[in-house]
Amino acid sequence: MTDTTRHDWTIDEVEQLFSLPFADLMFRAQEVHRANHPHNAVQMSTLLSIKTGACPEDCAYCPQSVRYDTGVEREQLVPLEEVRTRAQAAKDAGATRFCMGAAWRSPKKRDVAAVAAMIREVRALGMETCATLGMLTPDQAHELKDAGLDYYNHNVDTSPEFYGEIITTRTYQDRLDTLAAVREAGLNVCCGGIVGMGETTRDRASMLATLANLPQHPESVPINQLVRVPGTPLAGAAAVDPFDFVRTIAVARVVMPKACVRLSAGREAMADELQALCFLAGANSIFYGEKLLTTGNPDVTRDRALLARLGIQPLVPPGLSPPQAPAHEHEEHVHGAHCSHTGSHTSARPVSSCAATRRR
Ligand code: SAM
Ligand code: DTB
Ligand code: SF4
Repeated sequence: MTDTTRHDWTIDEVEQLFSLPFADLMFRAQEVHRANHPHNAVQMSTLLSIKTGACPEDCAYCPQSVRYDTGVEREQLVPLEEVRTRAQAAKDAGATRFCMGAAWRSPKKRDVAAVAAMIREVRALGMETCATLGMLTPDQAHELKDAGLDYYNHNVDTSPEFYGEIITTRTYQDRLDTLAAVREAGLNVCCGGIVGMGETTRDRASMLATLANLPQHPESVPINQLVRVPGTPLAGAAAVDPFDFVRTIAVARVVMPKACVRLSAGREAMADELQALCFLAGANSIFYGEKLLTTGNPDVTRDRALLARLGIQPLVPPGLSPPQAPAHEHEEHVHGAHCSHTGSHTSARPVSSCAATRRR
């Protein structure tokens, strides 16, 4: 049963997974994880905000909405040369994917052309590319694919039932339409959501059922813990029980066996032990580098030390050369992880994974 990919999950069934005793759910998640992924490897993506702030949307969690006073300054599109420099630095630090995010409701024609140039630049460095630019039309998705984009990130964020409490300026169906356009263009889909916005366990189950019941599972599923940014409507949201966050990762792993599940925003506030539980629950991807889009992320030194302490290796996607590890106190361990590039699922050697990933 561990490698069966289903698209007919009921919310009740997914909620029952959340209700399992913690150890039983973790055991199930581990079974699924080990049947489908190299189990001591984590994929690393670095984010860059290519267009920051002044977004017209009203997403209640977001520091970049023009409607909230969060201190995030509006910035112009980042120049191409800076994108190249930042991507090279991310690669040198050990990231294999570079994700470019823009605070847009949807990109304009000239925006897509500018991002296409960025994608070409990053790809020329030998990195995977990801973009998150808001809603896309089918033509825009094709244009980005033609530029060499590997992944498009567009989250459902929460359950269809709770969604209206969080965003009013676009509908859940708008999001599903963009996801369909992205899929149809042949891009890998990166789609997940946020935990900690006041949603119930049933909402979390409903969000994961929505993702698992898409015609094709996303290749990448970011699970974000809300970063409570002062000035946003959700600044005072109650903290999530850490075990409930781990449960969300574990259930995502069980219902989407082949997806890369990303332990996304919120890591800076997490203890190493909690992150370790998330990896045990089946998370096999992280954002790497000291900044997300506008908020902080653990610095590279802390992350490299944590992965080394846990015996976790960087995961090198198919078709990419292992990145160069920089001089570092843990160089030996992490560098060792780059020494081979195989498809083994049984050892801690660096491997290709997220089996569904497609390269051009
Ligand atoms: N503007 C585009 C859009 O919304 O599709 C792309 C960028 S947007 C910042 C990407 C995702 O970041 C959101 O869908 C949300 O899941 C996540 N995000 C934004 N602010 C967050 C926060 N404070 N805590 C956790 N996740 C957040
Ligand atoms: C995703 O699911 N999380 C990332 C990425 N996709 C673009 C963004 C997290 C943003 C956290 C708040 C900030 O840094 O502005
Ligand atoms: Fe704008 Fe994206 Fe933030 Fe929503 S999540 S306010 S669309 S940048």
